[in-house]
Amino acid sequence: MSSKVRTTCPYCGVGCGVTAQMQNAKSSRGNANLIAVSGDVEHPANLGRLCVKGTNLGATMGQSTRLKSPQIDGADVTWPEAVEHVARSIQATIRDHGPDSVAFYLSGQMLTEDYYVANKLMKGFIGSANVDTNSRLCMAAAVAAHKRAFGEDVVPCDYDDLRACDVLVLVGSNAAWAHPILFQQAKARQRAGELKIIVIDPRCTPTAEEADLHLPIVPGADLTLFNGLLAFLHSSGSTDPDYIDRHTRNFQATLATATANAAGIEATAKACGLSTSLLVSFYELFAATEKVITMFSQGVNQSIQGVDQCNAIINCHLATGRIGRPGMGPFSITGQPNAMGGREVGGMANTLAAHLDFDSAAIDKVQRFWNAPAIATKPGLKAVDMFNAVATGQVKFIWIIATNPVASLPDTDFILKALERCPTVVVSDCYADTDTVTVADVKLPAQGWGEKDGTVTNSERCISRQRRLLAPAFAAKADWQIICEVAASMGFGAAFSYQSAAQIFAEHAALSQFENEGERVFNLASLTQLSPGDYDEMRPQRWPIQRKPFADGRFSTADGRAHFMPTPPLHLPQANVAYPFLLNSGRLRDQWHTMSRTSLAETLNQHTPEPRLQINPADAQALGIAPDSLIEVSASTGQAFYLAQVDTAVKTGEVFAPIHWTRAHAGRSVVSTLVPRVVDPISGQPHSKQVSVALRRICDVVWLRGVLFKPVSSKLKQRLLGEVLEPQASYWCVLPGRGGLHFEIACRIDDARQINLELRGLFSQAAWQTLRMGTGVRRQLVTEQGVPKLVCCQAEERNELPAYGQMTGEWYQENDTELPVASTADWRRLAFSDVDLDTSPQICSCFEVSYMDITACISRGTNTVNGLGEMLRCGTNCGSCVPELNRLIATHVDDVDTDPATFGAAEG
Ligand SMILES: Nc1nc2c(c(=O)[nH]1)N[C@H]1C(S)=C(S)[C@@H](COP(=O)(O)OP(=O)(O)OC[C@H]3O[C@@H](n4cnc5c(=O)[nH]c(N)nc54)[C@H](O)[C@@H]3O)O[C@H]1N2
Ligand SMILES: Nc1nc2c(c(=O)[nH]1)N[C@H]1C(S)=C(S)[C@@H](COP(=O)(O)OP(=O)(O)OC[C@H]3O[C@@H](n4cnc5c(=O)[nH]c(N)nc54)[C@H](O)[C@@H]3O)O[C@H]1N2
Ligand code: SF4
Ligand SMILES: [Mo]
Repeated sequence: MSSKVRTTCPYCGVGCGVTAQMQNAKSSRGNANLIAVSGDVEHPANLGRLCVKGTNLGATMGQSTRLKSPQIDGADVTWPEAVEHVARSIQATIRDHGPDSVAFYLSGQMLTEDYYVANKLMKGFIGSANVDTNSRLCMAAAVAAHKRAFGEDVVPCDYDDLRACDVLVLVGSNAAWAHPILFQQAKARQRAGELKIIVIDPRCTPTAEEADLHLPIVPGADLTLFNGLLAFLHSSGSTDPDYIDRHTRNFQATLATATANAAGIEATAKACGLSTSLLVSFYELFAATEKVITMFSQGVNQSIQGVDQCNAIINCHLATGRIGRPGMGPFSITGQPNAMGGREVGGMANTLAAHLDFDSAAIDKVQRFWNAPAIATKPGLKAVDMFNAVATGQVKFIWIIATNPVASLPDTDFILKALERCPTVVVSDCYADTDTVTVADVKLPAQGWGEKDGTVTNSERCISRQRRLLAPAFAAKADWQIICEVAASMGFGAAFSYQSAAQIFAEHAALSQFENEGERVFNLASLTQLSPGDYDEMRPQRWPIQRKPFADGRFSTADGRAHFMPTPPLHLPQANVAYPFLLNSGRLRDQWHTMSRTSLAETLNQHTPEPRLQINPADAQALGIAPDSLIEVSASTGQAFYLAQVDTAVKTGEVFAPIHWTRAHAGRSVVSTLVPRVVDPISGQPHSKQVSVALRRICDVVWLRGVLFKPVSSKLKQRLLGEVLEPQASYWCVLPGRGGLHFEIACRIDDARQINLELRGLFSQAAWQTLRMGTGVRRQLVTEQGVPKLVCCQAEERNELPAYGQMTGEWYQENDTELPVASTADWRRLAFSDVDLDTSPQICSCFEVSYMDITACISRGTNTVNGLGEMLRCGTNCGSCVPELNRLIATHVDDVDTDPATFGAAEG
């Protein structure tokens, strides 16, 4: 029996509709078979398309790394015991130290219903506002800017606007990778000649490669660039005096500040590191185009002047009256699937609830609505301050839900120590092995995507249902249920007696409507009376319902006018003699954040299988860094290690590292270890994109690469990390791959022997064979009762190591779970085999098409993306790899003999 369920992708803020076709979804115990995931053709966000991450959702449903039971201090307990323990801990902490010694740290990956009850419990019943969320690291700048300019945190644009604009300016956004479906929609319009795309990013990203105009700006100069744009719009007569006069205030002061900062085009261009002609082309295009959207993301938000940067963008739209009308506006794009829902419920420490802050009228309103015994009356601690307070002992109880701060907050070594010192750390997560779960005193297994049920709101304020497809794994509970059970155990049962997510949603909608005479745009009035059936069937709905925010020129400020905000630049942290490089960090195409889910899909691990640092060829040469050599990056807060990716995409003096690597995957390559706890004074958002660092090439290491053959229990993986890699390796990474767990190590020569011994020591009855090959590579095969368990190769140079495929190839042909017993003859054949395996990087993850396939096809004469698609299918599903296909065509179209070894990494 099979059934189709409509749900929503749990990754990015595009919020694509997903159709999941299930087998025995309702009746099966444990994990039903998820057969196929496809785009929901009726969903307004994606109209049927999915990117690679969405397409591979089915492959992330594995259970081996799941948190299987509630635990207290490492011992399994029952749910009632866990709930009782958490409730008593909160009560005792409040009794001894007051409500502000308790904190919740939440996430834009919780559902709205989960978020609502967590916020209600803390701000209405515990009596503190110490609820903050990972949105602080992500959207806080935009939220603060919206509030300052519009009087309310409302994103003025929607996806229909994106489909109607003539110019799309992407600022600090790598949308081709981070919001792929929206970017593909824009690309299609660009190809049809309907749209021009401009990208402002210091890096030449895959998004920038596809742009009509790329402005490779000096990091942090965006404020000056947009101040300059405002001055240009004014001096060229492109502003809208009538709109400014009728609907705004504070234009003159703002213009004066902008003009003082950006004095003349030449000086502005110089400050931005751009040629005058390039800057002028952008300014002129902006001035001449009415339907222009400025879409901005983390390159703008994650800065100590992030709020001002967002306001500088908004100022340009207000000055031209390009807001509230189709096809135009400032568009802060959300990152997480429910970042917007978290903002609706008021999940951040400086909002109370439902777009209401801490003025006395709002406090009174929310207190009466909730019938709250202990309403919070002042803002609580923002994320970085919250963890500072954990470190100083001011916060003594913290409950972390659906986020991994030990990997994602700045200064991770500090965060880890703070949590280790905290008397009670409760973590709700789906997985057992995240960096944060690992240090929790109380671990609570949460239902994940496909198991939980509720709503999320995407970047365009569209509310969609996430629906349950599967029975929950093991003992997992919905986050809202866990929170409500704790609330009930604390004596607040009456206010938390919800029987379903639908009831919570109805209350959330009712609060948005409560005594709201139109002062708050956020109002779900028409959704307060949904029956359980209506809620189950709910189709995607955008708020405000059937209305465009600010269309009438009225804003949510007291005087109804939008406020221009003067945005003088700050002194940004700079590279200096001790730390001469600026480190930038961000996303990769096929991974999601700390990889607890995406790394479970082997195919998603093939695009970038190891931690790499992008560095300009000139800098690499000056430091003696060859492609693939090991680099130590040091900052005031710590060190991290990466393989060199020598690449003109970054300018000299700048380097880029991905955010995805954690202690669970590559413990020496956690980028946030390098980021100091420096935040924007207004929003509290960390300054994550420009960190001063020093680089050093690490020599004198030997390289090991191996595979732990399937099946690999999570215990065995933990032993590999804890006993072998962490204590001995200078650099290491571990990811699931074909045949088993793939690992790579760089270590001092003296430690290699010990590592090889300890690898054998992972198996109680290990037998092993070692071979030294002609090339000097040493191979070790470990078997247990004749069954191969592990193969590991060691070489002096990394490029001498055989690829994973060459180590496992002979054993894994058809069925990679059934291992034939390796005879000595098999082993020798393997060791000396020169099978011509394709080990080049995977470019198209949807159809698993490799670099070698593609370049071979190009060298046979195919020189268009469409042609490659016809021959190999690459690029024909989600389109995420199209920029890379274009680049390969451009670089290889004249090649006769293509050699995969010349591509960055010598192997994938
Ligand atoms: N594949 C994938 N997609 C994701 C996610 C993921 O983990 N993986 N995460 C989601 C989330 S939560 C978020 S918030 C979004 C983030 O989406 P994006 O913001 O698009 O992603 P980032 O890679 O963090 O950063 C964007 C760009 O900012 C640039 N940048 C750095 N400094 C500056 C600067 O000073 N000025 C300008 N103009 N640009 C600068 C960087 O070079 C980078 O290319 O992605 C979402 N989508
Ligand atoms: N240096 C640097 N640092 C950054 C950034 C950057 O660009 N540079 N970007 C920042 C941004 S924008 C963001 S959004 C953050 C993201 O950082 P995090 O939020 O820390 O990253 P995730 O890996 O998404 O963490 C989500 C966790 O929730 C778990 N989970 C998933 N679904 C559920 C659920 O339904 N219930 C529960 N209880 N748990 C669940 C997952 O297993 C995972 O452990 O990182 C920030 N940190
Ligand atoms: S663009 Fe990709 S990751 Fe984002 S919601 Fe759509 S399918 Fe999911
Ligand atoms: Mo984010």
